[in-house]
Amino acid sequence: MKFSIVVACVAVFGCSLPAGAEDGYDLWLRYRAVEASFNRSLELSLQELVKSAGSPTLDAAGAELLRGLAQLTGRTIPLVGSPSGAGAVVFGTPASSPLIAGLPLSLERAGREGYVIRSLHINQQPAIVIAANSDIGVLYGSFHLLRLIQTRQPLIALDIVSQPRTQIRVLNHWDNLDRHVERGYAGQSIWDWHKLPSYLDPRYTDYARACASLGINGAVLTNVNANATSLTPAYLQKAAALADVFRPYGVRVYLTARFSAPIELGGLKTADPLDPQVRAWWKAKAGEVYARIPDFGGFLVKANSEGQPGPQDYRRTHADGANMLADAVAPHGGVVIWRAFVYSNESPDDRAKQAYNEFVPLDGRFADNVLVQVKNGAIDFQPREPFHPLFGAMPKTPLMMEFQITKEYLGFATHLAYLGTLFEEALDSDTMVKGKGSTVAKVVDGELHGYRMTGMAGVSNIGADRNWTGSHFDQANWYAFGRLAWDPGLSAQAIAQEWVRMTFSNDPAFVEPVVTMMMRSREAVVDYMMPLGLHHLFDTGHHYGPGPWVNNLNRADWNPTYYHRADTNGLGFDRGPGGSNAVAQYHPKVATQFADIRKTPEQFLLWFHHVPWDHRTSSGRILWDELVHRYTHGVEVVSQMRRSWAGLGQYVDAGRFAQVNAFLAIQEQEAQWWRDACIAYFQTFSKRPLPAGFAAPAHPLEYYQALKFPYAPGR
Ligand code: BDP
Repeated sequence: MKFSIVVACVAVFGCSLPAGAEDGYDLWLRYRAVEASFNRSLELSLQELVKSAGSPTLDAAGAELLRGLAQLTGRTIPLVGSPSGAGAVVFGTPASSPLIAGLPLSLERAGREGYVIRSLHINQQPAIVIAANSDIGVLYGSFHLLRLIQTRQPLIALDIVSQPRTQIRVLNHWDNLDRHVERGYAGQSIWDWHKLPSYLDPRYTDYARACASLGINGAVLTNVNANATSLTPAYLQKAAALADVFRPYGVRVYLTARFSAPIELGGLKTADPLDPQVRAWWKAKAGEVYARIPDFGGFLVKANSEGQPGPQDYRRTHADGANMLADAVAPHGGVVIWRAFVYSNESPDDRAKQAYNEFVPLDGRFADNVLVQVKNGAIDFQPREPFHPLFGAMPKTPLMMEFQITKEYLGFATHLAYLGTLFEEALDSDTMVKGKGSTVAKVVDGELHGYRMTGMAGVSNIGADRNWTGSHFDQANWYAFGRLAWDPGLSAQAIAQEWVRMTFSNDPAFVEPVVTMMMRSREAVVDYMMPLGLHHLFDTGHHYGPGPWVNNLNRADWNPTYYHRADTNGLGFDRGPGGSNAVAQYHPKVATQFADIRKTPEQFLLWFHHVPWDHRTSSGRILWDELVHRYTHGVEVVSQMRRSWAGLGQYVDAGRFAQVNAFLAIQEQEAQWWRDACIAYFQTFSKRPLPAGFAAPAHPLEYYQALKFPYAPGR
């Protein structure tokens, strides 16, 4: 028995694992056999698969359906040319299938990339149709049908219409050409540049499948801190090989453009965006890229930020730089995604204000094929930040959302932190710019300002680790990003439910406690790292562990002391009118709320105010006691998560169960470390005792200050 299962596994999945052993490679595309009773309910609906005229994308849809349905039901579902009776699953477009062209599907509802899934009758026989206006829509719909089965939803009376609310749904890989991943915690880069283009790792196809299953339609292959070598002919050939693999799955390749490339590669004396030779160089380069990759997405650019070259080196603006590149790719249909993550060494102004100050005056001055990509908050992917004031402030410039999926500031791969809640919180934030309900989601999806293009980017957490993301639970963050890029209105909870069911088990006794863990997890990280609006307390460079005491870095705004401003009076950054007045960058309705210590949501208290240690918080406790309480609570939640997981072994394969167990133990220890180090440090300012019943830090402050991590990953 065991032998035959192994054989089937090899034959169907191309894998060589013993049955039952799992390593997370399958992600949420884990098509394990459904329970017998549910399987019986599927039988009449899934008798045969009716194919359309082929295209690589429709073939991919067919292959996924064949593979998925066979594994889920344990039956081989034949692929046929036309329905022969009840239970046909028909997939295709009106162009690829006359059968679909003749059905009343109202496909205009599906738009360019969306799909319709319907139960209906063909020749008086019940059937299911997955139809779209484009081949890629059919692939997306196929994944949706499989998801219904994976999450045990009955296939009756289906009437599903879905289309993406943003156009560019892209992963940003911060991957270097030497395979080091900046802020990557899942091993080396999956792009094996040295072996490309000759060797195409099967992983590239599985990557594209996983992206397509969520509707992700772009991948920026290279780091924002770009190396111009990626634009040389040899590397373009490698990128083209990846583009060929991704194409059937609708994933377009993008590259980062190092602004000084005309000097480094072209031998020019300048990279001035208004210089005719520079402009000609980029035009020629774009032509060369498109000759190899006809559907190349475009360039992502980090310029004049953290030491990167850019147009300001030549006294030109960000718009001058972006428009020059936009001009080069426009004839080929490409876009330029220009990042708003800028802050200047020279500027004495609050770092949180700088992107707004630089970009708002440029609103309306970007070319039609430029998008500006804005991080969710104004500092840098902290465990919690208020929404970036740029959202809502640039009505004439398409703003893309940039989320960080990799957990640079949320405990790397070992801490369980489900980011669906972070993404949701940012998207649901109300900018108020067009009255109540002017959410960041409506800015990003174009509804508020009628943007000509829309998009969402996620800084990838993917690496060469067998489980892709360095930990099993971090897969959920890739998943949540993709689902929210498709539909920013989805709830983090519903996404977590789906993911748990597809990735682990549908047993309610498992799903319920695990979703609860996930939903509490990010808040726990906020509490044990930097509660109440504290931010950037990380130790230097690696961002692993606490360093609130660090104050010796060259740039003031790289020091944690710059952000928390602890003194004997209190704690926090005054961003109100008496301080940096960053609040004034928000709509007046939001600004008055954030400027008033009594109206500021407590989760942002120390972000916007320097608060006396004896200030009464909403719990009735004074600030110092509340701080200790929150730090301690964060650790307690991790302990609860750990206990909760420990009781779920019967529902999970041994390998994944053990790894999660071990990681939760690490997280518990490190949460305690964060709490103790921060309390020990802040106590030197508050000069108050810990509230009764709260344990003192395990070590003196000097112990925490002496800890060093020279080889922490991801730097
Ligand atoms: C910061 C990272 C740094 C990135 C930078 C960016 O620490 O590695 O290069 O963001 O977004 O969070 O450009």
